[in-house]
Amino acid sequence: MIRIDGKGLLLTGLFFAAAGASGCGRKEELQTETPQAQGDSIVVGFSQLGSESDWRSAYTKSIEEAFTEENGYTLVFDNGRQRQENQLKAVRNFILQEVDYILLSPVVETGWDSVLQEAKDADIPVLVADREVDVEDESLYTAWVGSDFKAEGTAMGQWLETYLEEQGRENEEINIVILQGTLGSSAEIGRTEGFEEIASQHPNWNILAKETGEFTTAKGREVMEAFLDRYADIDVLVSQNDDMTFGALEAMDEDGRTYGTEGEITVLSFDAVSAAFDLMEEGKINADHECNPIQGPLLSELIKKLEAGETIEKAYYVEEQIFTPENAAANRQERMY
Ligand code: GYE
Repeated sequence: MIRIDGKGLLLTGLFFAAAGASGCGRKEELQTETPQAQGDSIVVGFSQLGSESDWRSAYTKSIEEAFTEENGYTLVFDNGRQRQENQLKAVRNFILQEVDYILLSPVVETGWDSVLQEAKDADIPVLVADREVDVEDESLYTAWVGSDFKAEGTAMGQWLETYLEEQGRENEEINIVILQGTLGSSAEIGRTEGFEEIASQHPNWNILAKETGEFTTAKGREVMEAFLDRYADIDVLVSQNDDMTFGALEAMDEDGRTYGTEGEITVLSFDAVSAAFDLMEEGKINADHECNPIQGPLLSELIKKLEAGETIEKAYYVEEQIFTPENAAANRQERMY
């Protein structure tokens, strides 16, 4: 078992594997030509879902750095630009090209059964990367590597519980707004479910609104502006990724609302990318749940195992933690994203 930590180090024994568990803007063009494999290199088709966030850029970079020619690969990259139909087309192209493996980072969970069946019929193993697929037959993919999104949501709910207790506010009415990610994506589904599970244990927590900001800064700003217009009294913002948080903070600045450790609105975010560490150090984000994008080395290691005829687990969870203004400075050292 292996884990990759926030510094991109491969630590044997620490990446959680669970058998049978379910669940920057780079090369933009769809590659339709058969890749020229170098010698006997392993050809991997990677259908990335888009380039919406800092996290996604770090993820793409991690894949590109792991699947190099020196490491024995020819990588065929396709950017799905947030559209499942683009990803379906890309996977079908990979099948036509007879690649050796397919890496799929699916934009949403459902709608993959047919195309994965086609890959299976063509004997091309598919590794699902980052978000999950929701398919009837789990034998349609070989393994999945990513984060436990529901656990992330639950942990942030528990963090808020403790924080309010520490402030002696556990019995106050707490008004919460949620900026959700892409609806139907594993990251959105898990983070929403996990947080709401904890919220439902607190009758004094009112979820005033939840709406998608599509994991982008522009949309996060827009939706937060609407929340601020609608609600005079917001105690907590739960933003399901840092990019939306960046937009939401701009909206709060414009509206003259205060936030963070010294302000009226407590800000909870997800990903913990570099720019979010800056904001934590300034006290502008109260807590940020790490989401570890350095998954390329593990995916490569899994493919090497499959090449060697070894069996691998069905699911690999990345280990993650929560950062706060108190521990941000110490923890950002040597992080790669
Ligand atoms: O949190 C967000 C990105 O699927 C974990 O997608 C990923 C999420 C990540 O756009 O920033």
